[in-house]
Amino acid sequence: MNIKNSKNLFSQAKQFIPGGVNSPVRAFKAVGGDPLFIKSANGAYLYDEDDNAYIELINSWGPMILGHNHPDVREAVVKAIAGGTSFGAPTAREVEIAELICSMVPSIEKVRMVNSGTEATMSAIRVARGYTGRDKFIKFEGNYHGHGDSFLIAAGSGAMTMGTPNSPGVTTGTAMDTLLAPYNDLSAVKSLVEANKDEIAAIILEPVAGNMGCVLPAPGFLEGLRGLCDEEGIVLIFDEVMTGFRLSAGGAQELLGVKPDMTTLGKIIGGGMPVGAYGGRKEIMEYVSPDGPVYQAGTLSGNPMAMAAGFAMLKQLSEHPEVYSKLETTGGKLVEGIKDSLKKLNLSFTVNHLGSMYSLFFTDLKVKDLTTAQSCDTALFGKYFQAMLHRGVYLAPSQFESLFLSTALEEKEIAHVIEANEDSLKEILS
Ligand code: KE4
Repeated sequence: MNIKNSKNLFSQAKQFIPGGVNSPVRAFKAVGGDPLFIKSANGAYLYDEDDNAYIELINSWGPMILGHNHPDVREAVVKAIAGGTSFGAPTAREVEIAELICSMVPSIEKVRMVNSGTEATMSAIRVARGYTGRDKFIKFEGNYHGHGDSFLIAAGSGAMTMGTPNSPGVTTGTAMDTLLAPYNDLSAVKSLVEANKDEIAAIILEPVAGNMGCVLPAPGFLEGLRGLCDEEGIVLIFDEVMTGFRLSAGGAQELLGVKPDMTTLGKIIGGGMPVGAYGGRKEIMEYVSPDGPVYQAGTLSGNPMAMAAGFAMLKQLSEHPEVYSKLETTGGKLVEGIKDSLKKLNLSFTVNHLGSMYSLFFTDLKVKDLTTAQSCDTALFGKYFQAMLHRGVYLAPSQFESLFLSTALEEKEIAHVIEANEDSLKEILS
């Protein structure tokens, strides 16, 4: 496969950008080889600078649920730009998208727009601390909530892949207020709550995890956290930056029937533009400046172009519930095909799957938390990643990332991925 232009661009990029990329996981460090530089994308396909085409199973890490370059989103942005790119003043678009989000996400009565998932989670924790007057919060090993200092403590996603679970630069003072529990371990959470009585402001988690690969909540886990937070006056925060608008129009909380006090959002909400948001119960959100004392701000928050893209995306999703049944069918067919190949090749690798999220783990353990996820043979995954890339399938360049499907995948693409998967497994295990 000719990737000459990508290679040249990468060596040029490394002169001016740390690691040659603007986000670490893109550097392919966990899978070897140089990253591809993408020139364009359309529907289910990415095209690199050497005009190689790839079927997309990461979709910009989630946002492209309707496939790349969706006409409604594109036209909305083009129209918005004609009126100017940023005003730093309130606009009608912000009202319409806020109203739509409040109508779609069960737990959100008021919502504040920001510019990334990281900003959303950092702000949500600050608001929960302001609302409760408490300092500590609980997060789960293997969950990733962006690169805010207080989250980079045994983080998942890029931080874990980079092998630096505790990032330098995070102070011990900050780390002290972050308590850690294994994902799906309710008794560990109960012990932390007992040991830090009345000191815990929030519990934050990915209701369906994607940042250690796709890991589902055990039966009763989310319900148990809900009950514990009710008893202890702790703010339950669902970080739905990945799962929001993906697992259903109302996210994981609607699909799984557990309502948090606050929700953080990103990715799909911006239709590919830089947008994040946090929201929740009115009585909590009224602590946010300028209504309340908890300060949070942003020059480009609610940017008119980004709001236009996000509104067009969310409108599509709220008005076309058939999107989710198509994703359900696509995910089911793809995962079935992968499992059939594992059986045929007598391989006991684990596949975790829910709707349009799935991961093939190179371990025979049931993957239910960070420890079991880390039992994977990451070197073998790296070979698998490269074998799939050479067969025109673009996966997340890390074992510890969920894959995300789009409605642009049709029978042809599903069949191609299933065949590429079987041939790749044969190749790397021969
Ligand atoms: P951003 O700041 O990257 O927009 O969002 C941070 C974030 C927060 N919460 C969850 C559950 C997330 O998955 C993320 C970001 N996800 C990663 C992919 N695992 C972004 C990819 C990257 O870091 O380049």
